Amino acid sequence: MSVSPAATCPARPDWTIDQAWERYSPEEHRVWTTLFERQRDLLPGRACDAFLKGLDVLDLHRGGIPDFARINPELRRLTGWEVVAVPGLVPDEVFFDHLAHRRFPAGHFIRAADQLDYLSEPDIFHDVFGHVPMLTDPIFGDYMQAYGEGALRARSLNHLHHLARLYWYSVEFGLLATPEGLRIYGAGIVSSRGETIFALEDPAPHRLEFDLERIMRTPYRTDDFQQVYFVAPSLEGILAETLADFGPLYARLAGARDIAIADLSHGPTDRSVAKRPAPVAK
Ligand code: HBI
Ligand code: FE
Repeated sequence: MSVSPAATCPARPDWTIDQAWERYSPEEHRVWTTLFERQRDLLPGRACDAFLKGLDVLDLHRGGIPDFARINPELRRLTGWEVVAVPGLVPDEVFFDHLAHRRFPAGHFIRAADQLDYLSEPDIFHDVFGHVPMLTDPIFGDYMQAYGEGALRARSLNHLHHLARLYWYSVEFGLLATPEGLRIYGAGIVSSRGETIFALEDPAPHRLEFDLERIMRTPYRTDDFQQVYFVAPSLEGILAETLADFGPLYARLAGARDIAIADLSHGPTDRSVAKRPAPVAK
């Protein structure tokens, strides 16, 4: 997904801006707290342990919209990551360079109180509540940096759209297989009340085993709940896949056509995971 950057020419070449936390209004803090409390009550038994632990250790509930100056020291101590403020979507190469240097670019604005469930582009709740807790996990922190480095290489090899699909089906909408059942690690799901329930419990979407080539051949939609989720065996598993040499994979992809979401009868790669996951522990 190459995105049209939200802002015009930024103050800095890396598109970062000052968060100016003191300038958020009480109304904006209230929107954060409302969204936070909805998800906090919903996610135990649905989000993976790494996410719930990160949410707890960063204490993202205290004081409304998190002040990056408050959460970054703990985040750096845990995994060397930090959150930087940006105006909104930034150009691919800027985004990937930040990830490659363990900086997560978070949109500065927050959605309006009358648009809690509608999001046209990632806001600070999607970015900080959705993405940042997972960055406290050493394995996932390594994965995100490896992804950034790989995406910078992919750009020069003209494989960026394949890497964008990997990001989409893991970092944004990934599910994890655990002994207790399916759990969420994707930011796009964990920051959405509706999709948190849909992704785990609705019989409609397909849930396929994590398969790098299959993911890179599967387009995605940005305007509705996903119709296919990929289920990783573990965070270590997706890190190992990303550290492998993508050369042979790119060679296979060169002649391969996309696999439309509706076309899920695609032979051996269609290794579906349990159609209906184990009931979520209450
Ligand atoms: N910029 N701020 C921001 N946040 C993103 O998630 C983002 C981006 N620019 C590019 C981008 N994502 C995509 O290219 C990736 O999802 C692959
Ligand atoms: Fe995101």
